[in-house]
Amino acid sequence: MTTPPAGLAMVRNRGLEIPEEGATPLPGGMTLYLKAGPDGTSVGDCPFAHYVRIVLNEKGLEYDLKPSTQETKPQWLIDYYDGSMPALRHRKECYVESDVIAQYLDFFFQEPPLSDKKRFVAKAQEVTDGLFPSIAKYLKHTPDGDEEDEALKLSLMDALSRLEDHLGDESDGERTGPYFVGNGSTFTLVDASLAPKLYHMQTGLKEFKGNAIDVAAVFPQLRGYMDSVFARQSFVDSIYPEETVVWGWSNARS
Ligand SMILES: N[C@@H](CCC(=O)N[C@@H](CS)C(=O)NCC(=O)O)C(=O)O
Repeated sequence: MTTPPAGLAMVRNRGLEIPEEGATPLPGGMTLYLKAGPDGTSVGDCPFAHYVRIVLNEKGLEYDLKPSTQETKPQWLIDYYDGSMPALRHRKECYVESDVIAQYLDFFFQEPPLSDKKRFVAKAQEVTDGLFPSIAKYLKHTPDGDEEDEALKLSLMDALSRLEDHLGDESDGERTGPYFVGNGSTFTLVDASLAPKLYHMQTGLKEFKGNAIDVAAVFPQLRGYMDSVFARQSFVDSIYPEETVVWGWSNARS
C-alpha cells in the first residue's frame, strides 16, 4: 500500500519542500469542519459529519472540531471546495464528501479495518441505496398525514423492508454478529454511514409523524440492528441531542 510513487523520490532529491508525511499520511493535524447547531457554535445535525466522526473515533484518531456556519466557515473552504461540509483538513490537504473522507481514513489508518469482502459491501450498499432520500422526503413533507404524506411513508417503508430482509438473509452464511455487511461480525463503513441516518429517522418519526411507523413491531430485525449501532461507543461519543435533529428538520419543513 505505502510504496511511494517513484516521482516522489526525485522531488525529495531535489530538496524541494514536500509534505512531511510524504506519500503516507500520519495521524495528527486533523480538523473537521461541519455544520453548526442552532447557536452557531455547537455541533449541528449533519448525519454525514456524524458518519465521519464515527470513523475517526473507531480508528482512535484525534481531531479538532470546527462547527461552522455560512458566516464562519473559512474562506479557503468556500473558494476551493465550494464550502462543502463535512470537510476534513489533514495538515496541508482537505477532503470533502463523507464517503471520500471515510475511504481516505480507512485506507491510510488501517486499524481497525472497517471493511469486508467487496462483494458483501456492494450488496449491503445496494440494499441501503435510496434510504436517506426517502427518510428526508417523508420528514420534510407537510402537512403530516395527508395523502402525499401516506405515499411517502409507504415509500420509506419499502426502503426499510429491504433493510429488514437483508438483516434476516443468511444466504451468504449464518449471521455471527449484529452488523450490516456479510455475516454481521464486523462493524464497517456501511454501519458508520447508516447509523446516523437511522438516528434521524427515529427522532423525526417521533417528533413529526406521531411514530407512524412502528419500527419494533414491523421491522424487528432492523430495530435490533438500530439498538446495536446506537450503543456502539464511536456513535455514542459523537452524538448530538435529539433537539438538534428536530431543529434541523423543522427548518427544512418551514
Ligand atoms: N454529500 C455530502 C452531503 C453533506 C451535507 O449535506 N452537509 C450538510 C448538512 S447534512 C451541510 O453541512 N450543510 C451546511 C453547509 O453546507 O454549510 C456528504 O456526503 O458529505
